Amino acid sequence: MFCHQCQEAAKNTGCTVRGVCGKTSDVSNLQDLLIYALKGISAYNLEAKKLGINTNKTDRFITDGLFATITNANFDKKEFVNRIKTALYLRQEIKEEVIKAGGKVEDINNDSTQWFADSEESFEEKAKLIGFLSIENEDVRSLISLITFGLKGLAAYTEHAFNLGYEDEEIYTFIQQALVDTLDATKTADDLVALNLKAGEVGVKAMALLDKANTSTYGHPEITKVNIGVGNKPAILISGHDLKDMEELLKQTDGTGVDVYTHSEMLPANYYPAFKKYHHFIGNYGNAWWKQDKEFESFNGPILMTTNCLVPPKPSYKDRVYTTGAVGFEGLTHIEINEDGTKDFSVIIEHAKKCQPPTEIEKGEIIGGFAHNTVLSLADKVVDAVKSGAIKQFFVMAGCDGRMKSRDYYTDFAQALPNDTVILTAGCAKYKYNKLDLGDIGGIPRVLDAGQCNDSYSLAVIALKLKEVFELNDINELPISYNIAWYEQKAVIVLLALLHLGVKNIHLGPTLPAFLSPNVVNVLVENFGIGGITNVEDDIKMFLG
Ligand code: FS2
Ligand code: SF4
Repeated sequence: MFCHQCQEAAKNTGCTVRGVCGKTSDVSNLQDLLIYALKGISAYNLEAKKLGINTNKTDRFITDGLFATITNANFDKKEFVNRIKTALYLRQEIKEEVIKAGGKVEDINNDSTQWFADSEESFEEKAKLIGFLSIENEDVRSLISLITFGLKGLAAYTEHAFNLGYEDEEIYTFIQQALVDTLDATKTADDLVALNLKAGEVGVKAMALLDKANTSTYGHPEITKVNIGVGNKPAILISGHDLKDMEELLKQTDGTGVDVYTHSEMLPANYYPAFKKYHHFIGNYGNAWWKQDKEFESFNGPILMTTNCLVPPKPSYKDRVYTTGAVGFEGLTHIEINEDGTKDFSVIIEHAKKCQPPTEIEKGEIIGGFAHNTVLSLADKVVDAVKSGAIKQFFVMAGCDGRMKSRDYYTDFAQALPNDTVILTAGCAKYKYNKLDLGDIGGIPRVLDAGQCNDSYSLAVIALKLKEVFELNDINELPISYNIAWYEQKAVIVLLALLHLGVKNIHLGPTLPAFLSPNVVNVLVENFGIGGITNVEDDIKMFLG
């Protein structure tokens, strides 16, 4: 195996024996091979699109396949073997449809469109030939890694949107064309840089589409005080990002005597008006994903993982963890989607009834719901505070949390920021400072949580609005600094989206991605002013200087 897609890549180079995340070598290889198989389907699928053939089945399969390879989403070997088999079958099926419709397939003949195998052993042999290390030039490898990981994040957001019935053909076409382009040896480094920026552009579209899907279905997030204590009934904990699953679970638990709590990236579900009507939706339990080994234990009830980030479960609570969607882990019960798009969570509800209520680990409330609609409704107040000097600077501290000790930097950074600064956050990065008492500025809390990592889109909308209000020519003239924490591949698409929007001088930590070669880092430094982090004191001076 060679995997270098997340911030925990061993020695900040790549995992080669077993993932720091717990992913095994064979699963890692099968994930690479699945992506390769998706490239083969994509080549025929793009041709099918040109002929007007309905490609929705393959579009969704490709999207979900990419999603399943995101860090901490799916660890199940059998699942990847099956997906690869299905991929080869679908590749043949769509090829035949193209031929039937009079299309030409002779020119679609790179190895990804032709190879075939049908046993687990032969998949493993094939996988050894097509991983990232098969790309000799390290800069090309780096740029192809960047685009591949960006596509994984893009696919995740696209899937959440389609789960709510929102699809955009342009996004599917881009994902598939980009997959095919990664195998095109005629692409130069410049072409690949351009492809990455295009991914950022499509990333903005996908996040906007998901924002529309979420807010049209569940209303605009509202300023909300979220309970972080516990009730006295047995309960289900729901984690991940999928709001459709959240809705289904709340509906199905209503009136059963089983409560519902969110964990990690599902916290923002508390901000949506459509979910507030459920009295058995108690609040948020615990913190970011990486603390689940302790928090799932003390929760006492079953846990539903709707997306990453799943940590390989400890035996003490493994029988209480359920997966759905792109998530998987050997030995856990997976809840499938029904033909009509619903899911049946009754097995989890019955399980919950037999469990003790959650053990209290903290008490009180946290505040959130500062997505674009809320912040723009406060625009006058915000603009006045900036004009009067009450707010000197905003800090976008979106992204991911993680278990590395070096991430304490973000808590220290938030604490050390001067009192006339405001943190704009999204994603699970927030857990590093959302329980600190950082106060407010004239009633505006000093930590404004927009929501999940995909709600970084909200932060971009807010920045663009402020640029307009202040009549600036360039988004970089705003008093906004970017100190972003990354962990997995959704942060990659968020980064590419910000670059596409012209945001400069983004600082990324706690380490720069292992997949960026020195030359690619140079390109990012020279063209976009991208930087890493050093220490709190020097960084604050640098940002405010
Ligand atoms: Fe956090 Fe994990 Fe949101 Fe990432 S819960 S690192 O998936 O996507 O953010
Ligand atoms: Fe290593 Fe991260 Fe890949 Fe897991 S996802 S194998 S931790 S680089």
